[in-house]
Amino acid sequence: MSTGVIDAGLIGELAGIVGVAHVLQDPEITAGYAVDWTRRFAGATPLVIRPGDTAETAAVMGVLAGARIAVVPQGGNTGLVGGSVPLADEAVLSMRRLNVCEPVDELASQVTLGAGVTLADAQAHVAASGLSVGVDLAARDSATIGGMVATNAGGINVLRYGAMRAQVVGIEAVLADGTVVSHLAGLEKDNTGYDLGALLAGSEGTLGIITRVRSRLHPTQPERATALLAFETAADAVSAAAALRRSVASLHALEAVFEGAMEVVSEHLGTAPPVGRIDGTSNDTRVDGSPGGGAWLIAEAAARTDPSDELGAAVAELEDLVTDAAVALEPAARQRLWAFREQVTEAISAAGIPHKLDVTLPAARLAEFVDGVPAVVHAADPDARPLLFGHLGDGNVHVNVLGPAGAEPAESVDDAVLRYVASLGGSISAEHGIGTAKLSQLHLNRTPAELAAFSAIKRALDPDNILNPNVLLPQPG
Ligand code: FAD
Ligand code: 2HG
Ligand code: ZN
Repeated sequence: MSTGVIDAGLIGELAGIVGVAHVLQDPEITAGYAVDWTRRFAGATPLVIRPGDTAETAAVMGVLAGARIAVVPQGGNTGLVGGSVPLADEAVLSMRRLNVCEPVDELASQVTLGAGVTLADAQAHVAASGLSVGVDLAARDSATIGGMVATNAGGINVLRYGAMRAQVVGIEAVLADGTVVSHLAGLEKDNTGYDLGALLAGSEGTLGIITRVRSRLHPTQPERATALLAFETAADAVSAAAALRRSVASLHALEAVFEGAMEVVSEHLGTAPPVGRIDGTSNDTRVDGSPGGGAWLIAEAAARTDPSDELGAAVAELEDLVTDAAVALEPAARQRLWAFREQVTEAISAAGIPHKLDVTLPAARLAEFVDGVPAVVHAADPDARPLLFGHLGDGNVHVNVLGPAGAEPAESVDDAVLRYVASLGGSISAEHGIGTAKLSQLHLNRTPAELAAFSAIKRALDPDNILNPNVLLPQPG
C-alpha cells in the first residue's frame, strides 16, 4: 500500500477537527506510539491523531481517506502481535480520548462505553451496580474496550462468560471513508441482518474504527475461593483441569503455569510458590528439549455464597493427581497466589524480548502438545527457552520463547511451533490475534476460500486499503 502525502494543508485540516494539541508530529512524542508493549515490534510514524469523540473520528477518517493516508488504530497499545504500531510509516489514530462511560443500564444489565475506556475504569464504573464486565485480563489498567473488541480479547474468565465478542450487544464504528455505523440499542434479540459488532470483533483495526461499545454485564460473584495446585507432570495438570471443568459449577478461572515459566516468575517475585517444587528438570532446562518438570493450576470458584466447599470437594477428588494444594479465601491471600500467574508476562519481559505464540489445542491433544512442544522449539533453535503458561480451562497455551541471555530466538521457532499446533488440529491464535506476527502462518488454519472471503469483506469496507493495511490479511496481489 503506498500511502498519500502528509503536507501542511492536511495537517491544518486535521488540526481544525481535533485541535492542534491532538495532532502530533514531534518524533520524540510520536515514538511512544510506534513501539509495542513487548519491544519486539518498533516502527515510526509521521503523524499521531487523537480524536475526542465519534464525530471527530469520522471527520478525521474522511480527511485521511481523501488523501489515501494509511492508518493504524491504537488503544492502550498492549496488543502482543505487532498489530497496534506503525511498522510501515502509517499514521496512528489514538482512540484513548474516547473515554466516556455512560450510565449503567441496570434494567438491561448493559453499559455503553467509549472505545478508549480502559478495562479497569470500566470495571470500576459498573461495580456499584453489582455488575461486572465479562472479560478480565492482566493488562486491565491500559487495555481499552475498543482494542479488546478489535482483538476479541480472551483473558481469565472465558470459560464462564466467553471472550469479548460474546460481550458485544451493540457497536458504533467509523468506516474507512468516514461513514458512522451505529447500532447501540442493545436488544438481546435482534435478527435484522448482519451483526457488525461480531464482524468487527477480532478484525484488528482492518474493517472499521470502533468508537463505542454496548457491553453485556454479569452479576458480580463476590465470594471467591482460589486454589493453587501442584502436579508432577503437565499431563496430570491437564487431566485435573478437565475434571474441575466437569465438576465445579462456580468455576470462574482455570489457569496453568508450567515449570520453566514458574521459575521465571518466582525469580521475578523473589519467592517460590507455596506448593510444589522447582527441581531443575523443567522443560526449558533439559538440554535436548524433552518434556519434564512440574505444573501448577490456579482454580478459582466465584459465587454469591461461599464456594469454598464446592471447590474443596472437587480438589479432594483429585488426590491421585495433585501433589500439594494451597487454598486462599481472603483477597490479599488470593492475590498472592494469583501473582504466580498474572505476573508471568511481566517477568518474562524483564528477562528478555520473547516470541509469543498463543495457541489453542483440542482437549484430546493438549497434554501431548505441552509435552511435545519443547522438542519442537529445541529442534528449531537449540539455545531457545520455551516458557509455557496459559488459560488451560480453554485449551489455550501461551508458548513464550526466549533466546540465549534474553535475546530473541531464531525466527524459525515461530513457524515450527505453529505448524506443530496446526498438525494437532489447534488454532495458531487463541486470543491475541494475527497482527503482523502471524501473517505468514494464517494459511495453516484458514483455507484459500476463507481467505478470499476475508479479502472480499475487506475490499467492500475499505476499498483503498487504508485501515491497518499490513495486519491480519494477505496483501492484495
Ligand atoms: P491495542 O494494543 O492498542 O490494539 C490492538 C489491536 O486492536 C490493533 O490491531 C489495533 O489496530 C486495534 N484497535 C485498537 N483500538 C481499536 C479501535 N478503537 N478500533 C479498531 N481497532 C482498534 N490478551 C488477551 O486476549 N488475554 C489476556 O489474558 C491478555 N493478557 C495480557 C497481559 C498483559 C500483561 C499484556 C501486556 C497484554 C495482554 N493481552 C491479553 C493482550 C492485550 O491486552 C489485548 O490484546 C487487548 O485487547 C489489547 O487492547 P489495547 O487497547 O491495548 O489494543
Ligand atoms: C496472559 O494470559 C496474556 O497472561 C499474555 O494473554 C500472554 O504474555 C503472553 O504470552
Ligand atoms: Zn492470555
